[in-house]
Amino acid sequence: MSSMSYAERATKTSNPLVKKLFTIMEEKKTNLCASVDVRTTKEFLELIEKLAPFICVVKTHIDILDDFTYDGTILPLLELKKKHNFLIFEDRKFADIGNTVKLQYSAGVYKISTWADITNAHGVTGPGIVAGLKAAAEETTTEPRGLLMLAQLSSKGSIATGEYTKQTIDIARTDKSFVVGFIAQHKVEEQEGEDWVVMTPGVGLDDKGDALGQQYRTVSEVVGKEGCDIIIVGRGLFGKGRDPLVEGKRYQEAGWNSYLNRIQ
Ligand code: S5P
Repeated sequence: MSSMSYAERATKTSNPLVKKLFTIMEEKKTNLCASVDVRTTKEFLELIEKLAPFICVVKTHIDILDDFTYDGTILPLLELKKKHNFLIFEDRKFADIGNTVKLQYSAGVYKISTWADITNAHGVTGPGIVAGLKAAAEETTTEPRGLLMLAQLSSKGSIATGEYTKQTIDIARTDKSFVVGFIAQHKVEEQEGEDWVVMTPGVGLDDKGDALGQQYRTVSEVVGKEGCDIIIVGRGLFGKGRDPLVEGKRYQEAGWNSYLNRIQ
């Protein structure tokens, strides 16, 4: 589906969450997901407010915040979502048996299933992880929820390759209504009737990587050459004294232009 427009894919999908996502992307002309890995709620909300016009998705690591409270962090986040029209993706990377992830997703202090439209999981424990997360979503909310399976990783030496990637894709196929796509480094080969959303981290226009194994590729490589749908950018937007207003616009334009070139 990588040559089809987001608008066309929005009309074709029967999944309400995917429809919402592609519609936002088309309306705001963006395939940029901002990864806001900061440590205080103040920084978190201010950064999201600045980046909001340029993005379709905010990706959180909610457990990084030193001062998390549901009322102080999540309620204002949901206000920003309403005001600026984006989806929320909690990058929780679940990796346990079904019964445990069911609790981790819905309970504890974070209650992720009540506020995050999208979350993600590793395939390492098998298809029970999908069933457990889906059960939690069904029991805690009437809003559409979607799961991305981690098929590949951006970091140096990752062992999520080859047969592991293949088997993770097979796990996704066990529930095509709840699993909406993948975290991957390139477009996933699709079977008849499938249209997976591929979200891709490890994107940077100025750096090649960091000191801890992260590896960056350019926007045109990821969206144009590899056919990915959404670029996930973190420090490229706000790290090292960067101005999120400048970088947000820059990555939005780069992502959108690469997409337009791809679908021509
Ligand atoms: O393979 C991956 C998968 C993910 S979700 N590589 C990643 O870097 N991520 C996440 O994307 C990572 O946890 C971080 O939140 C973000 C990349 O941040 P950046 O600052 O390197 O752009």
